[in-house]
Amino acid sequence: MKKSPEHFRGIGRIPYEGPRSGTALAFKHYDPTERIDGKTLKEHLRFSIAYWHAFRGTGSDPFGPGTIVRPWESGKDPLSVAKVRMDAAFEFFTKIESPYWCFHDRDIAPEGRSLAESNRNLDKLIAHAKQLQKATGVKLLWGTANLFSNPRYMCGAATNPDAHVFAYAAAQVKKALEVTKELGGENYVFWGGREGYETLLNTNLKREQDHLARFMHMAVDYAKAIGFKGQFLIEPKPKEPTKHQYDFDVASGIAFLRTYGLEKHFKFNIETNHATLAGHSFQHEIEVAAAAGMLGSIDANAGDQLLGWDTDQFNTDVRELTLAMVSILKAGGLGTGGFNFDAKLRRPSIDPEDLFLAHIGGMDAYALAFKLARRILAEGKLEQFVADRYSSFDSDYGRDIEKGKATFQSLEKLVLTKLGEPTPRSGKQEYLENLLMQYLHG
Ligand code: XUL
Ligand code: CO
Repeated sequence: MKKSPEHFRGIGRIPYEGPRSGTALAFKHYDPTERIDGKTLKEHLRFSIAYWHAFRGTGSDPFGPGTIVRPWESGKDPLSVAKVRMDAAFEFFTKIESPYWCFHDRDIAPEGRSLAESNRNLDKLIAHAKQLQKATGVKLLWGTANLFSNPRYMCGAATNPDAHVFAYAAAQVKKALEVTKELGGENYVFWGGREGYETLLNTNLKREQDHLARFMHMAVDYAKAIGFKGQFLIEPKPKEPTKHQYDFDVASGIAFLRTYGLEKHFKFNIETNHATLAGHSFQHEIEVAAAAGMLGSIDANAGDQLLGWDTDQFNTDVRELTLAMVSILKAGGLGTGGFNFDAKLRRPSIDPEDLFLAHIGGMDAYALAFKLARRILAEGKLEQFVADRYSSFDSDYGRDIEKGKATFQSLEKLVLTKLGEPTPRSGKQEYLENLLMQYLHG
């Protein structure tokens, strides 16, 4: 393969310099080679770069066009530009020490005038990606299809009232599954951005949900048919762009999957900012998924508590991430999932260097959170507190309740004859918050 010119000139592979480093373009906490329990930090954290933000994001917003200009975007032929852009992307993945990347079909190859032409375009870029993956060792965390940008999907894809649109979306996902398999993708994500409704005046909610489930079953069947072994993931989000999205949060996602007999085939890709929009904490969504054995992967970003939309910022809130990490580690980790930076630069952050700085901050924050969470779990004080709080269910009538051996009658008898009034115990929230602060800043 011909060596492509360097695109991020003047920026080399980002070194690890440790917490006291004064170098902006250096990791302070993420040492990719650091070995912990027989695995490197790079292998533990499984970071991934989101192609759509890092290489298709321009800084545009509803009030104005893009501000971020990259030199490789200047060519006339969209396919050639797409290839050079991909070269730049893999240079970035390598320099930032990310083992994975993620994409939507339409991020990497231009949409054609027909589905056949779009597929041909995609094939060319998949062949290119395959070479780049081989040359760099960077792997595909997950693939997905963009079923929300093209006007044909304005009223949804799998939940569109028009069967023609459903068919088109099915054909698009069929191809996306094939190319994800071709690149060795370890997961496949469904984010249902327009799978919802604007008004019930024109919507048959039950029929739309039935159709969405049919679509998922077809995906499961087709994955089986082609031997795609990757994990299917649903990425919940309550709203935006649709006013009401069916995969509102993890809990409604679980209900949907169980209602339609899909629960064995799916896990969840939890995005921090989507949790915020649903009125939940990031950790809450992780715990709900973990409780159902359905924690799959993370879209790592942050929202803004003061704004009601998806700001997709890089997350440097170590407290939030440490709590999330505690829940992830307690659940046994992410398996085939990883931490995908579904995050974008702010509109005025126009320098190529800013792309590096943003990811350095995100990676450092997660690496630090990972280490802090491991310490918290190793010392076990928080876990022990929680275990003690529920210890009355470990023996005697408490255990009978858990084992299904107690009844209303047996418990009534117990209270009347033996137990009497319960003694209240403090929840000790302030003590626990102080303890957490000691771990974070001690
Ligand atoms: C949108 C979002 C998507 C999904 C992939 O809010 O998070 O980028 O991650 O379709
Ligand atoms: Co996302």
